[in-house]
Amino acid sequence: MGDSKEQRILRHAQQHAKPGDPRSVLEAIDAYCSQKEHAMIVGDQKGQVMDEVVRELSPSLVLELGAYCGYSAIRISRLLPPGGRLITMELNPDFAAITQQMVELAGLQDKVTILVGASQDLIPQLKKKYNVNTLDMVFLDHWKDRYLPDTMLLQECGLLHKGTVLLADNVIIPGTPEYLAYVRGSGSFECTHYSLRREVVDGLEKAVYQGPSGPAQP
Ligand code: 2F6
Repeated sequence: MGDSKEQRILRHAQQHAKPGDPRSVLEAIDAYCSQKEHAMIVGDQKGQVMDEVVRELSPSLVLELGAYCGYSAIRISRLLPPGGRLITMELNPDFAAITQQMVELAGLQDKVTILVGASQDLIPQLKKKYNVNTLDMVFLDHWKDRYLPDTMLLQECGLLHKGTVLLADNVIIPGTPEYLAYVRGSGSFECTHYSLRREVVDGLEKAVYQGPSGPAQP
Protein backbone atom coordinates (compact mmCIF):
# COMPACT_ATOMS: atom_id res chain seq x y z
CA MET A 1 0.00 0.00 0.00
CA GLY A 2 1.49 3.30 -1.09
CA ASP A 3 -0.75 5.45 1.06
CA SER A 4 0.42 7.46 4.05
CA LYS A 5 -0.78 7.26 7.62
CA GLU A 6 -2.45 10.62 7.13
CA GLN A 7 -4.36 9.31 4.10
CA ARG A 8 -5.49 6.34 6.18
CA ILE A 9 -6.70 8.69 8.94
CA LEU A 10 -8.66 10.67 6.32
CA ARG A 11 -10.13 7.51 4.77
CA HIS A 12 -11.18 6.23 8.18
CA ALA A 13 -12.90 9.54 8.92
CA GLN A 14 -14.63 9.53 5.51
CA GLN A 15 -15.91 6.00 6.19
CA HIS A 16 -17.03 6.56 9.78
CA ALA A 17 -18.00 10.20 10.27
CA LYS A 18 -21.25 11.85 9.30
CA PRO A 19 -20.53 14.49 6.62
CA GLY A 20 -21.20 17.98 7.94
CA ASP A 21 -20.94 16.84 11.59
CA PRO A 22 -17.63 18.13 13.07
CA ARG A 23 -18.06 16.17 16.33
CA SER A 24 -18.26 12.88 14.44
CA VAL A 25 -15.13 13.74 12.42
CA LEU A 26 -13.18 14.48 15.62
CA GLU A 27 -14.42 11.22 17.16
CA ALA A 28 -13.43 9.23 14.08
CA ILE A 29 -9.90 10.72 14.13
CA ASP A 30 -9.57 10.17 17.90
CA ALA A 31 -10.76 6.56 17.57
CA TYR A 32 -8.39 5.75 14.70
CA CYS A 33 -5.36 7.36 16.34
CA SER A 34 -5.93 5.72 19.72
CA GLN A 35 -6.80 2.25 18.37
CA LYS A 36 -5.02 1.78 15.04
CA GLU A 37 -2.07 4.09 14.50
CA HIS A 38 -0.63 6.70 16.82
CA ALA A 39 -0.47 10.14 15.20
CA MET A 40 0.49 13.64 16.29
CA ILE A 41 -3.00 14.90 16.88
CA VAL A 42 -4.02 17.09 19.80
CA GLY A 43 -6.58 14.51 20.98
CA ASP A 44 -9.65 14.81 23.14
CA GLN A 45 -8.03 15.67 26.50
CA LYS A 46 -6.13 18.70 25.20
CA GLY A 47 -9.01 19.30 22.81
CA GLN A 48 -11.31 19.95 25.76
CA VAL A 49 -8.92 22.62 27.08
CA MET A 50 -8.87 24.20 23.62
CA ASP A 51 -12.67 24.12 23.47
CA GLU A 52 -12.85 25.91 26.83
CA VAL A 53 -10.44 28.65 25.71
CA VAL A 54 -12.20 29.13 22.35
CA ARG A 55 -15.70 29.16 23.93
CA GLU A 56 -14.64 31.78 26.49
CA LEU A 57 -12.97 34.03 23.91
CA SER A 58 -15.39 33.55 20.98
CA PRO A 59 -12.69 34.75 18.55
CA SER A 60 -13.63 36.16 15.13
CA LEU A 61 -10.20 35.44 13.64
CA VAL A 62 -7.85 32.64 14.64
CA LEU A 63 -4.44 31.73 13.24
CA GLU A 64 -3.23 28.16 13.58
CA LEU A 65 0.43 27.27 12.98
CA GLY A 66 0.71 23.62 11.86
CA ALA A 67 -2.45 21.99 10.47
CA TYR A 68 -1.25 18.36 10.08
CA CYS A 69 -4.54 16.43 9.46
CA GLY A 70 -6.94 19.22 10.36
CA TYR A 71 -8.02 17.90 13.76
CA SER A 72 -7.43 21.11 15.70
CA ALA A 73 -8.62 23.25 12.77
CA ILE A 74 -11.97 21.42 13.01
CA ARG A 75 -11.90 21.52 16.82
CA ILE A 76 -11.44 25.33 16.80
CA SER A 77 -13.49 26.36 13.75
CA ARG A 78 -16.61 24.45 14.83
CA LEU A 79 -16.83 26.78 17.86
CA LEU A 80 -16.31 30.11 16.09
CA PRO A 81 -19.09 32.71 16.20
CA PRO A 82 -21.07 33.39 13.00
CA GLY A 83 -18.72 34.96 10.44
CA GLY A 84 -15.67 33.79 12.37
CA ARG A 85 -12.75 32.31 10.45
CA LEU A 86 -9.59 30.32 10.98
CA ILE A 87 -6.44 30.62 8.90
CA THR A 88 -4.14 27.64 9.22
CA MET A 89 -0.55 27.44 7.96
CA GLU A 90 0.91 24.08 6.93
CA LEU A 91 4.38 23.53 5.53
CA ASN A 92 3.73 20.09 4.01
CA PRO A 93 1.49 20.27 0.88
CA ASP A 94 0.34 16.65 1.37
CA PHE A 95 -0.83 17.44 4.91
CA ALA A 96 -2.48 20.63 3.64
CA ALA A 97 -4.46 18.57 1.10
CA ILE A 98 -5.53 16.10 3.84
CA THR A 99 -6.59 19.03 6.04
CA GLN A 100 -8.63 20.55 3.19
CA GLN A 101 -10.54 17.28 2.69
CA MET A 102 -10.98 16.75 6.44
CA VAL A 103 -12.38 20.28 6.84
CA GLU A 104 -14.74 19.69 3.88
CA LEU A 105 -15.92 16.43 5.47
CA ALA A 106 -16.78 18.40 8.61
CA GLY A 107 -18.59 21.01 6.49
CA LEU A 108 -16.38 23.81 7.81
CA GLN A 109 -14.72 24.84 4.53
CA ASP A 110 -16.36 28.28 4.56
CA LYS A 111 -14.69 29.11 7.89
CA VAL A 112 -11.21 27.69 7.25
CA THR A 113 -8.45 28.91 4.93
CA ILE A 114 -5.38 26.71 4.54
CA LEU A 115 -2.14 28.41 3.54
CA VAL A 116 0.72 26.18 2.36
CA GLY A 117 4.16 27.41 3.33
CA ALA A 118 6.48 28.35 6.18
CA SER A 119 5.12 30.50 8.98
CA GLN A 120 7.94 33.05 8.76
CA ASP A 121 7.13 33.63 5.07
CA LEU A 122 3.33 33.68 5.41
CA ILE A 123 2.89 35.71 8.63
CA PRO A 124 4.28 38.94 7.05
CA GLN A 125 1.76 38.53 4.17
CA LEU A 126 -1.33 38.24 6.39
CA LYS A 127 -2.27 41.93 6.45
CA LYS A 128 -1.90 42.81 2.76
CA LYS A 129 -2.49 39.51 0.97
CA TYR A 130 -5.08 37.97 3.29
CA ASN A 131 -6.87 41.10 4.51
CA VAL A 132 -6.09 40.51 8.17
CA ASN A 133 -6.20 43.38 10.63
CA THR A 134 -5.39 41.70 13.94
CA LEU A 135 -5.76 38.16 15.28
CA ASP A 136 -7.94 37.28 18.26
CA MET A 137 -6.24 33.96 18.90
CA VAL A 138 -3.17 32.04 17.73
CA PHE A 139 -2.78 28.29 18.19
CA LEU A 140 0.90 27.31 18.09
CA ASP A 141 1.39 23.66 17.20
CA HIS A 142 4.15 23.63 14.58
CA TRP A 143 7.92 23.46 15.10
CA LYS A 144 8.76 24.06 18.76
CA ASP A 145 11.84 26.18 17.95
CA ARG A 146 9.61 28.49 15.88
CA TYR A 147 7.18 29.39 18.70
CA LEU A 148 9.33 32.25 19.99
CA PRO A 149 10.54 33.79 16.69
CA ASP A 150 7.01 33.55 15.23
CA THR A 151 5.51 35.21 18.34
CA MET A 152 8.01 38.08 17.97
CA LEU A 153 7.19 38.25 14.25
CA LEU A 154 3.45 38.44 14.99
CA GLN A 155 4.16 41.37 17.35
CA GLU A 156 6.46 43.11 14.82
CA CYS A 157 3.84 42.74 12.08
CA GLY A 158 1.21 44.38 14.32
CA LEU A 159 -1.00 41.29 14.27
CA LEU A 160 -1.67 41.13 18.02
CA HIS A 161 -4.13 43.32 19.93
CA LYS A 162 -4.71 43.66 23.66
CA GLY A 163 -6.48 40.45 24.58
CA THR A 164 -5.12 38.29 21.75
CA VAL A 165 -4.75 34.78 23.16
CA LEU A 166 -1.72 32.68 22.24
CA LEU A 167 -2.39 29.02 22.97
CA ALA A 168 0.73 26.89 22.62
CA ASP A 169 0.81 23.10 22.65
CA ASN A 170 3.65 20.81 23.78
CA VAL A 171 5.35 23.47 25.89
CA ILE A 172 6.66 20.85 28.35
CA ILE A 173 7.25 17.87 26.06
CA PRO A 174 9.04 18.20 23.62
CA GLY A 175 9.19 21.58 25.38
CA THR A 176 9.63 25.21 24.38
CA PRO A 177 11.74 26.71 27.20
CA GLU A 178 12.70 29.94 25.39
CA TYR A 179 9.09 30.57 24.41
CA LEU A 180 7.81 29.97 27.96
CA ALA A 181 10.53 32.19 29.47
CA TYR A 182 9.61 34.93 26.99
CA VAL A 183 5.82 34.99 27.44
CA ARG A 184 6.06 34.49 31.20
CA GLY A 185 8.80 37.08 31.73
CA SER A 186 8.25 39.83 29.16
CA GLY A 187 5.52 41.72 31.04
CA SER A 188 3.46 41.78 27.83
CA PHE A 189 1.47 38.61 28.52
CA GLU A 190 -0.77 37.19 31.24
CA CYS A 191 -0.03 33.46 31.31
CA THR A 192 -1.94 30.38 32.47
CA HIS A 193 -0.56 26.85 32.31
CA TYR A 194 -2.85 23.87 31.66
CA SER A 195 -1.04 20.75 32.80
CA LEU A 196 -2.12 17.47 31.25
CA ARG A 197 -1.11 13.88 31.68
CA ARG A 198 -1.30 11.34 28.88
CA GLU A 199 1.57 8.87 28.75
CA VAL A 200 3.72 11.73 29.97
CA VAL A 201 3.16 15.11 31.55
CA ASP A 202 2.69 17.88 29.03
CA GLY A 203 0.75 21.12 29.01
CA LEU A 204 -0.70 23.99 27.06
CA GLU A 205 0.19 27.62 27.81
CA LYS A 206 -2.28 30.48 27.37
CA ALA A 207 -0.68 33.94 27.04
CA VAL A 208 -2.93 37.00 26.73
CA TYR A 209 -1.21 39.95 25.07
CA GLN A 210 -1.33 43.12 27.19
CA GLY A 211 0.20 45.57 24.68
CA PRO A 212 3.84 46.59 24.18
CA SER A 213 4.49 48.31 27.53
CA GLY A 214 3.21 46.04 30.27
CA PRO A 215 4.82 46.05 33.72
CA ALA A 216 8.17 44.29 34.00
CA GLN A 217 8.13 40.99 35.86
CA PRO A 218 10.38 40.72 38.94
N1 2F6 B 1 5.96 26.75 9.34
C1 2F6 B 1 8.34 26.85 9.79
C2 2F6 B 1 6.83 24.86 10.05
C3 2F6 B 1 5.49 24.64 9.86
C4 2F6 B 1 4.77 23.41 10.08
C5 2F6 B 1 4.16 21.43 10.81
C6 2F6 B 1 3.58 26.21 9.05
C7 2F6 B 1 4.97 25.88 9.40
N2 2F6 B 1 7.09 26.14 9.72
C8 2F6 B 1 5.11 22.42 10.95
N3 2F6 B 1 3.29 21.84 9.89
N4 2F6 B 1 3.67 23.05 9.43
